[in-house]
Amino acid sequence: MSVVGIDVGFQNCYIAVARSGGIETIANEYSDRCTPACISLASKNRTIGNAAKSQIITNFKNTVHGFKKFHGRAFNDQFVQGEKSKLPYSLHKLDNGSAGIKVRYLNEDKVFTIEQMTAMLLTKLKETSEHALKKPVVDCVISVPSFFTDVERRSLMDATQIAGLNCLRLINDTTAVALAYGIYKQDLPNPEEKPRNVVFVDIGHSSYQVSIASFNKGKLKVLATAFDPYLGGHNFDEMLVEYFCEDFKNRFKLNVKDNPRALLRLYQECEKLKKLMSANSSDLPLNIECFMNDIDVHGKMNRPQFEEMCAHLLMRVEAPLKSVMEQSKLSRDEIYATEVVGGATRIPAIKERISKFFGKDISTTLNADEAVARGCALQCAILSPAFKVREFSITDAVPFPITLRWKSPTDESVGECEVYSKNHAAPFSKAITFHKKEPFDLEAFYSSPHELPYPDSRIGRFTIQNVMPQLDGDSSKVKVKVRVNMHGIFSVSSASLIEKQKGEAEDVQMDTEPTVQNEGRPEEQVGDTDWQNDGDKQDQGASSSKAKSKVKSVDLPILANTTRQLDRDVLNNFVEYEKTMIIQDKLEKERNDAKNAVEEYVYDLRDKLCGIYERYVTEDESNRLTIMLEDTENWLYEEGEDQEKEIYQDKLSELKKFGEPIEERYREHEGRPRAFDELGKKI
Ligand code: ATP
Ligand code: K
Ligand code: MG
Repeated sequence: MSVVGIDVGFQNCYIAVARSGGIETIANEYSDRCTPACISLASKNRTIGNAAKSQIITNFKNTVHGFKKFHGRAFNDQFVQGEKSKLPYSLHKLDNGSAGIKVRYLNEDKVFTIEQMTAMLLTKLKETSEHALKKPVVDCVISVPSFFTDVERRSLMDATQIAGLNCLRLINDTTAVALAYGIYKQDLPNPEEKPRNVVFVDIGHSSYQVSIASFNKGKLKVLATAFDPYLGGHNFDEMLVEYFCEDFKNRFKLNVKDNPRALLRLYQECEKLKKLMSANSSDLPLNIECFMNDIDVHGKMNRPQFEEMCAHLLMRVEAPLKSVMEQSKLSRDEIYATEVVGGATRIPAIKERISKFFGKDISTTLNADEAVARGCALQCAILSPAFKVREFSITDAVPFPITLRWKSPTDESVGECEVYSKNHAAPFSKAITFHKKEPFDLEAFYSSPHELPYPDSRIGRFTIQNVMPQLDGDSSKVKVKVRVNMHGIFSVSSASLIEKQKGEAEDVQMDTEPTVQNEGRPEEQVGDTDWQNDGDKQDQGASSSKAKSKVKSVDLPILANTTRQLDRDVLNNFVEYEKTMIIQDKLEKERNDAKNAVEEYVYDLRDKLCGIYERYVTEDESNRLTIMLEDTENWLYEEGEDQEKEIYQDKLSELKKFGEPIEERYREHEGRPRAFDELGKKI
């Protein structure tokens, strides 16, 4: 079993793994611990990560980035429509109404779903971890923004499945950070003592998340979360881009926005400038050569000017902080520390706002880029039976209240009940008892749509089937279990009909209100951690009448119809297609490697012919071979430019037929004195 944690960022992805030495973040083939969330599609293959990022400008229509927020979104979604015009690649409406991405791939127009795009990214991250761990990786824990709703979470889960990963838990970004903070702390208060309250802030490229967690020895509990899903480093880049577009229009008469390549370049340069401004408050230059129409452009900016320009963005830093404090009902002096992570928290003005709000310095003891991934790997280690890790219990919080509404198809009775209040502990199961004579529907939805950063408050409809009246015509007792699972996803997990046994003296309840009973932590946890429900006092519903007599319970089938759920057959096709693409990439890589091998051999042999091999070839031989090498080189640039792998392999063997005898002669000669030396030593 692998222990891998993956932070899938809007811009940057990080991987942490457990090895014998503990948890460590790992680097990709570019020795980079950050893998850009970027995929480039081409006529023969896909490139993912760093190599794709370098094609953002050259292959802009087919280089896809910034798509994380499209998970679970309809094409007609306002957010999608708003972003659409700003993207260098095209979005496309899929048959099921979802937003897909249209690209040229293998010389064909192709539309990929967002799940498929994220799966591609995950494939890359999976390969990177397999390379580091030197074994197959399947099990992992992946981070998700705490404000992601069910639809978005399920979409991300589908992506993990397409990539062949088994995601043990989708963990909220800030919860992962809290775990990375708490698990190694030796000085946490004892269980009976007052907990230590810590605020966690994560501002990335696309969004801003805050949580407050309380810590005692061996456990953490998320008290509250808040967010601005649309505030991140990207907004600051945008302000700079707007400024320079205007500036270049005035000074150089350039319409940058009409030129996607130039605009993308400007974004890259502005991001660099933004980062430089975090360390310098003086004037900084922005120079781009051959920017547009062969014109070199230059401009300048300084931190005070930048901050003024971004004042409206900086104003938005306070609201989520205020919100978590209000929700938790803690006073500022009950906050032990404010830990910040995420790239955008390096902006000095953002840091200032946060510390000003709390009236004390913020703490940056965690690695701003890697804390999320480390937390994910720690959670994976806790869940892995094969890995010994300090016991640590995590209680997360439900970000949006969830209500269940029920109705019968025939009678008009309708009712509803908020099953999960805001900040209710999660994961968490509940049992609800109904008295019904026929199948009925349960509709789950988020009860406060105004605070939902997603346009659809429906979670799904769950039909409890095969419900029948008792033999005597009375309503049957139906026990339904609902839960918010490890991934923060709501479901109706089981339903059973409790049959009255003969002679049982139970109150006959006719059309009474359903009763909700807390069940606590779902049983799905693995590992040896303490997952007991530590009491959810404020939310004890009336408990159902406990039947002392023998009862027979019959499981009832549930028909689940969740919002925007990808069809399972379609998902299976995606799984297969991803595998095909992986093979295609591998074949293309082998073909390229074979080509490169020919090229390398040509250069190497040519060098050696006038170098170390010179004494071992006749002039005639050397001339013949030199011509042959030159022919091969020309061939590589012409008809040999794009050939099958086998052709390159044949070419290489042909060359080696001439090259190897020379090499052998050289080796033999060079090896002789050394062999004598070796012999001498032995004697
Ligand atoms: P998200 O969490 O929104 O999904 P992400 O995890 O990919 O996004 P991070 O890697 O945390 O985002 O942060 C990236 C952002 O941080 C970018 O906007 C980047 O420009 C910004 N950033 C990184 N370093 C600095 C710096 N020194 N000064 C200012 N901004 C910075
Ligand atoms: K990240
Ligand atoms: Mg992030």
